[in-house]
Amino acid sequence: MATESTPLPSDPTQVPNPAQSPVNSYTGDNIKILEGLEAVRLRPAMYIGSTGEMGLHHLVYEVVDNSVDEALAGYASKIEVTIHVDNSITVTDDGRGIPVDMMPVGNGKMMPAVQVVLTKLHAGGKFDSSTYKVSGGLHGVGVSCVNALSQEFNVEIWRDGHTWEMDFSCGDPVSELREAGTSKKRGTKVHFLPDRTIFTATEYNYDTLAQRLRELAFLNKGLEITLTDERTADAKTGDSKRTEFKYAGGISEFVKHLNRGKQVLHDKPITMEALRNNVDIEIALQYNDSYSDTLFSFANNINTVDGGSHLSGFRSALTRTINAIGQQLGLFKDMKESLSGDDVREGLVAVVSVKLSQPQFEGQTKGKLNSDIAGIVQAFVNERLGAFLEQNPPIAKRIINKAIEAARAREAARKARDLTRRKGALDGGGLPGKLADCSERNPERCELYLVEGESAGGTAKQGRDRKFQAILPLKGKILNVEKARYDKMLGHEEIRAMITALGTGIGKDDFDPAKLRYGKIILMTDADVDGSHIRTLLLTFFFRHMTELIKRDNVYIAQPPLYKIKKGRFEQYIKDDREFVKVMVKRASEGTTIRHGENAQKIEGADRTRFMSTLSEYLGFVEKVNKRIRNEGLVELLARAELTHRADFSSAADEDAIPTKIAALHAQLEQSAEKFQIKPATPVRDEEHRTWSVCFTDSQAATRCIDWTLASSPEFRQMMAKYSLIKEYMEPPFLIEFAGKGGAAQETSAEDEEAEGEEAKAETKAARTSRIVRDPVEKQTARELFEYIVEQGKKDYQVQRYKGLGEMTSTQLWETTMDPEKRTLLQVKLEDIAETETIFTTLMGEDVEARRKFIEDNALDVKNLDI
Ligand code: 0RA
Repeated sequence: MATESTPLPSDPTQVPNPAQSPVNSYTGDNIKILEGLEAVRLRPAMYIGSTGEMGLHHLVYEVVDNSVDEALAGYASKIEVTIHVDNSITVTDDGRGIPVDMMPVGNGKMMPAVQVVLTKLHAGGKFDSSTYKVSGGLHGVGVSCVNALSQEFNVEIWRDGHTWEMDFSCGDPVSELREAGTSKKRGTKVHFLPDRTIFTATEYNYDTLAQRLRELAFLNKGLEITLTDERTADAKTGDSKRTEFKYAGGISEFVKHLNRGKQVLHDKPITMEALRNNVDIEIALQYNDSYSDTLFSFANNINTVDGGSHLSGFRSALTRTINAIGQQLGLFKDMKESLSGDDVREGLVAVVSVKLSQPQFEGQTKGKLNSDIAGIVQAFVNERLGAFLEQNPPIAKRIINKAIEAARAREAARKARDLTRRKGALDGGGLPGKLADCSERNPERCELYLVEGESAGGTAKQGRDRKFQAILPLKGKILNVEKARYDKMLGHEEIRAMITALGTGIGKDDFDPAKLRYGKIILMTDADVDGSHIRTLLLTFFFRHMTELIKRDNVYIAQPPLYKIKKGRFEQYIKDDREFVKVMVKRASEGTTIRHGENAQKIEGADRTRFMSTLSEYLGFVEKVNKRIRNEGLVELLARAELTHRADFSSAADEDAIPTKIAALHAQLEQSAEKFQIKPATPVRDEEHRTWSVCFTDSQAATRCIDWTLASSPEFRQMMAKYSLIKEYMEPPFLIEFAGKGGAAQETSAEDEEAEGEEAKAETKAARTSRIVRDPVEKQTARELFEYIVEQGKKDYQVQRYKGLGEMTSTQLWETTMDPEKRTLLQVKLEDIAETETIFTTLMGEDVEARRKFIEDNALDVKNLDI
């Protein structure tokens, strides 16, 4: 899901091509520079596909692929991926560790191997070509590209009893390779922060990463991959969100996963695996009772979205084998024709994974396998699937009977469609009566709003810009296409109206995305359970029958505001919880004066606004740091101790002496031991990094440590950065004074004054008086100050959690949700068809129990289900 403002990709054609430069500047030096990482920074999109969301995530895959290579070669069994609060990433594996020994790099020069691996394009391959290199796949650029595109890149290597460290920035070394300590571990840790000047997207999406990592775990059975998100904490435990992926059953479990919540025709997936002609083939398949098919194919762990020879080999073998076995079993007695590919694939879920050396890919996204292995896969599947079905006649019969049924239904659907087509019901001839069309004729500029309910539809019709916005109100719940076959779907009025309005037609032979009458199709439903159900029904329809429109970025979700706040006649719409807190803080602090410290220093005007918003951010990071410390007062004390540099944790001159700041911190902990209910221990030295740390046991008898790992963590650094901005205001106690009306007015903005005028009239005299005489309130910590102020804000304003579109006037609907200048649209993307599949089948399929569980597990998300 992305916002509407699609970033402009950096245009590689803008960069001068050295090959076309005047001959005299075409020197060896030029070529050399362009072979290095500079080329990657000049044309990032060429190496990682894009500098938007996709490219950003690609950086992670690129590093992980290297770790997976270690696993494929038999050296690594565990990979840990962490998203930090600043959206930097750490990938740790227990492989051999990138080599650190010196190696020649030409001109008689020597360089540590790790530097070669991280600063030379494609250097990895030179070391080791015996295994399949997944990193030689999609873009095949290697970890050096990640380095080139990161403003910070740190590598830590454990190898032969030592810990090694080296730092880079934008691909250039900013330190020597240093031996940082001793360690018994083995492996590599890579930490990187994507270069903000290159990437237009900055935030990692947990689910996007989770899906790819899950996929990798399925494809490499036994490999353990964990994903941790330090940006969010569990509401109950305060722990980071974390998922572990490990599947002993490999792609067989993948197929089961895809079939979650579906009625299957046979209990266990049918699996086949072998090495044939140097191609490692793994296939798993299982039928369910639905009407759609789900086929995934991979070559060297890369999802070949456009299929290729491995998939076509599998498909032809499937059709051939099922027809042959059906004949053998005498199941085709009253059949005119043999079963088609579509027939035998109805209800099929299959994963085809091949691994081969030097795979050939084609297509713009390299999503298609070109290596000539169709024959190998086909022969293999004929043999194994044939044998399986022969040995398991009951399963064979169930599968084949389903395909026969599919063939009959297809015939019936063809008749139904011919009938509707003859009636002219589905082509653009007569547009549906309910549609309020727009006047613009260029489809690219047109928008179609699919609106829940006749009444909201009416509001939208009034509020829209009729030049380019069309409205189609939808009555009640539309048909669940997940549970209906084609002919039934075409009989449903709302769906027919939608197809007609869209103009594309429908079905394998008739659907033509080029005929789409609107560039944007915008689903606009209420922010309640019914609304999200209707949205899911609509998405199911697009997903199953007009996937191409989603792929072409035509489908969007409107975002009506979530809150309305009100004071007197003043009203404001607020889009989400984050903005809600922001507005509350701003509003509430406006009527107050804050004083702090022994001298009761005033914080006023713009300073106060800045202080409050930075404080809000600071407290957010305090919470994150506190996940490791579990005592907010202590974290506050840590912030004040200002332990920010590695040098604070180590004594340069004498490694065995306790560093000054560490000693001071230890003394402070001793002093506040009672207050915080902790027992500090004497500082100790960490051999792995040659730094010192202070540990303590808390009231829960847990041991926690303040060390360089903590201080160098992104959340700690972010916290310190915010702290330094508000340091001068942080001396307790805090006094909150409530200004009288006159006092407050001179500080409020013009926009507020207008509202205040109205609201002053509404307010009773008594209320105003009571306000003026309110006593100042004293708070001892910044947290208490902050929370008090937010509470005050909520008290002064009427807060309404906003539900239905119908609660808005047409003007409000236009201003908040439909005006292209102000609205935010979510774009519907097929980030991962596998996960989308599961969500749709779980929500829309037959299995009530699975659906109940899904909704329970995702209770918090269901109100705003992002798919
Ligand atoms: C080059 C050569 C070898 C391993 C690696 C690179 C390597 C790279 C990465 C990136 C992340 N984790 C990694 N683990 C290993 C071969 C090492 C040898 O021969 O000892």
